[in-house]
Amino acid sequence: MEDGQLNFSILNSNNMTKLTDMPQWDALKQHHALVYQETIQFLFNQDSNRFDKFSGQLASLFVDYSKNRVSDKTMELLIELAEAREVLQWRDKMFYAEEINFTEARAVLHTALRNKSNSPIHYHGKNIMPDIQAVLKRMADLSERIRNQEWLGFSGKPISDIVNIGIGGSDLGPRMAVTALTPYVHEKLNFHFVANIDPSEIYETLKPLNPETTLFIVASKSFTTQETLANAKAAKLWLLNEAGDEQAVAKHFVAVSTNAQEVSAFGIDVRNMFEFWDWVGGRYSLWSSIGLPIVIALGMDQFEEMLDGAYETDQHFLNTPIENNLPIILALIGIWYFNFFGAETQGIFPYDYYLRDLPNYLQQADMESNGKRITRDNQEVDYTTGPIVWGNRGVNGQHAFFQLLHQGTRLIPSDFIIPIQAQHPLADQHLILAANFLAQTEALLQGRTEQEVNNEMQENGINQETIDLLVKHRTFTGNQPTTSILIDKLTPKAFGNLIALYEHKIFVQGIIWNINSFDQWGVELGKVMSQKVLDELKEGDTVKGHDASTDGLINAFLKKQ
Ligand code: G6Q
Repeated sequence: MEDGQLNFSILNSNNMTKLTDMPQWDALKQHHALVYQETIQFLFNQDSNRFDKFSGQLASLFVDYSKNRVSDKTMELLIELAEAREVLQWRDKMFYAEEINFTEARAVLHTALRNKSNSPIHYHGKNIMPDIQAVLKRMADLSERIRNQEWLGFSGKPISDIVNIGIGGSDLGPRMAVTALTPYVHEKLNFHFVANIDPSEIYETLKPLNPETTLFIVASKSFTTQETLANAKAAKLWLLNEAGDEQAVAKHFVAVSTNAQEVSAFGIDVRNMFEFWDWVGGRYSLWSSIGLPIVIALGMDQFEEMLDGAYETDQHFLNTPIENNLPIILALIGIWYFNFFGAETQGIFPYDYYLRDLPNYLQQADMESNGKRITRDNQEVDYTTGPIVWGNRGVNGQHAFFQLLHQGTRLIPSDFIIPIQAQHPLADQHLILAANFLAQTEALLQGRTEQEVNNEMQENGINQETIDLLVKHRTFTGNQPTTSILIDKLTPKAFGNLIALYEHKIFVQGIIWNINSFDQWGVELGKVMSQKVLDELKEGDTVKGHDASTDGLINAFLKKQ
């Protein structure tokens, strides 16, 4: 197939029955009608072996999914659905370079970037592994020079600050990884991330920095993204203002892109460009040269560890029978809640300061991948697809929005994530953190009955009138589902295990929903829509022709500009 030509064979090979017409779907619907009132407490009482059965180890991750509203029968029916949707066959299509991103005529090969077996992967008749290795080698060379203080700025001083300019997939991955792996970051280097076009963001980032010792990484797959180019331009002016000589650009700017022509047009020497390829989706690109800030921060050995960790998860996904295959199981449990219980959101609660950017990262990974309504066979879905992903780190959430989890009216399946070994145990603080993690998931499961509250209040000598007034308010239904992920220790390898687990979970859900998880037309729309309005704002004349609200807002803005 030629580059850029749409791959209709993927559409045509997809002779699937509509999801909601499948007998496996119907079986789940009927099962739901029978069991939807069964509580997790009840399920635990029914089966003393439940914890062992519904938990599993994936490299350094221990995943406990027993606190979910699923029984043996539920899992059996969900697995039958996965089999009928050919999840394993689609998994193989992804790993072996079929153009499953058919609306952009692209293969989806982020797994090749961490293919530690180095076995050949052919795409368009070419083994892509040597190219991947070559870019890794160049990244290693650059990072070593910076880390060894051999890469010097225009005035001969070593680099101290690295500013990554990029947005979306060219920002969230490296930002989250460098933050998550802070204890492994080179102690003489500081990392900054600028994404937004909002001028305050680059202004505040650059304010404390010294142009002589700052290196910019302009990260953009397309190298046409308005926000990134505007910020890169501002950064260049800031540098030249001090350096006074265009020659300084080569010492202070490198680019990560698939578009050499635009990189060169911007004024960055293509010898300072780190390539990646259109078969790497933006939100799956932290394993590619988009991970350059991670390599500089951690060194290539640790980055390789991170790739190893992702590879371990890939191997688990490829080789583990479906009933023990954790990304598939987690995906199916999500389907059960979103499509049968009508849950709308997925909570992500890392009990780890370093993982504080994980909810944001997974929000993009999931919502941009599975926020789709047209199936691979061009039909509008009649079921819900990707959930709203949200979250914050524990225990902060406990003192804020957890109230709604405990006593609100919504069903919110949540992932709780914690490293067992702390980076800095600091007296018993890590144990207090862990105790909160464990107690919260227990409380969300068990709740507290009216009887328990009543007895406790009586024991505390509270009079019955007050008890009667308060008892309902102090009762918790429990039965709120959680999945717990214990990480041995948040090392680069464990981090790789974790992120790849979520990537594959998202993939499996996309396959079941029969959507293309790898395009993002909604994001593309945003990129073009703003241009017309920008022209109008620049012209400054009263506008007409949008909807009345947009006209009104533009005119109000112009009046006070
Ligand atoms: C990711 C999306 C999107 C993209 C940004 C930046 O999957 O496609 O978030 O990464 O819009 O695009 P560029 O890297 O092309 O600047």
